Amino acid sequence: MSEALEKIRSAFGDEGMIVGTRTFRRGGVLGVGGHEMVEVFVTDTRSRIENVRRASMSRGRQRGSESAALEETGGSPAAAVGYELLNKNLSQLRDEIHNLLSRTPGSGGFSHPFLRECYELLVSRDVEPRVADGIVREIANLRIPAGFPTPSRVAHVVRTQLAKLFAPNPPVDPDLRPRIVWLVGPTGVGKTTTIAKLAARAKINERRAVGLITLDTFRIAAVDQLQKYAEIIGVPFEVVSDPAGLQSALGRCREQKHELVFVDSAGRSQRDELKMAELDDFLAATPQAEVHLVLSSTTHARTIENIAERFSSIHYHRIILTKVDESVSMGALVGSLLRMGRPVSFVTDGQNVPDDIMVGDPERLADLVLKTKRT
Ligand SMILES: Nc1nc2c(ncn2[C@@H]2O[C@H](COP(=O)(O)OP(=O)(O)O)[C@@H](O)[C@H]2O)c(=O)[nH]1
Ligand SMILES: [Mg+2]
Repeated sequence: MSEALEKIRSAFGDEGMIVGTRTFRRGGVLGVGGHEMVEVFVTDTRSRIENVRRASMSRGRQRGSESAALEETGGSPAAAVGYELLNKNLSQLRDEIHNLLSRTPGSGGFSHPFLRECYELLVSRDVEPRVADGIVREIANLRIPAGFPTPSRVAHVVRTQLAKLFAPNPPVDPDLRPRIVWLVGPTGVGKTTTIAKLAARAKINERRAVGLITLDTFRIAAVDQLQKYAEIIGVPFEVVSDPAGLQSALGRCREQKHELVFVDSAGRSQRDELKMAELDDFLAATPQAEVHLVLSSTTHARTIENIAERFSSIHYHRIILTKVDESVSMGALVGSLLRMGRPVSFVTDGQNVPDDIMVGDPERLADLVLKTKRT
């Protein structure tokens, strides 16, 4: 045996990998006499890695290249043992890389081609590297998809995972009469326009009794826009200037059996903006209301988080994302949305009332994130 090992070392150097040995007698009669034979099965690492690579590339060709490799290395069943061993080593290596990655989040560099493609797709859509890393790690934990990472397979897997991460919209309590829907958020993001879209759809498509209320704490003509929409849509409209006024306006909505009341928290310019404490006072008058924080998807992710932080004191329940038609990439907002952890109730994609609005379900959000950038 030691003689055989010496021969192997001189023939293959460090690349020789022993995958099996066996001893037997040759010659002689009835097990008497003859020679003790030693057979050692050797393979060289380089061709085996090549073999594994080829096998993973094509399931169909796998068998062919495997047997070719067997011939090259002169192996037999022992070669299969080595093959398993190598696979095991590779998966250990993969685990190690994963561990390494967990210590340096955001570095990308997934070893598996499929995972690498998933990561690159997310990053190409401006998803923060750290967030992309987490999403891809989830994909790896569940099951690395088999097969070649074609763009459509990769997109499908990433889309499914993204959709799982976005919070779904909870069902609306059908017994709430009226259902009070607040839209709050910075000036200019599209609150009034979005209310007009929602009110028109509820009134015209769903034939619901709808009321509109707007806050006007500055007694300026900030109400014009919504008033015009109210006239066009054909729904009653009220302006209130303090919480007591809001209470009595809501009382009238109840008398008139309104099913749905939208409240617009006006403020015509940055300067006019309602103070958070004032807004809080108004909201206290409607404890059962749904509060939707309206954010423009054209806003920088960092600014979005500042705004969300500023509005966190008023306990908004959902997010409305506006102007996705103007946004270069929604991917940059994925991290912010996940950190905010609220469902996206609606997404708006244009100035047209009432057309440019859609429900913000998780699959749609995933599609918006992955859609190709406009140029
Ligand atoms: N491109 C685009 N513009 C929008 C969208 N929603 C609103 N806008 C425009 O944004 C501007 C401000 O909207 P407005 O409703 O007055 O914002 P508010 O100050 O939050 O009430 C208006 O010119 C709207 O037409 C949208 O989804 N896409
Ligand atoms: Mg407005």
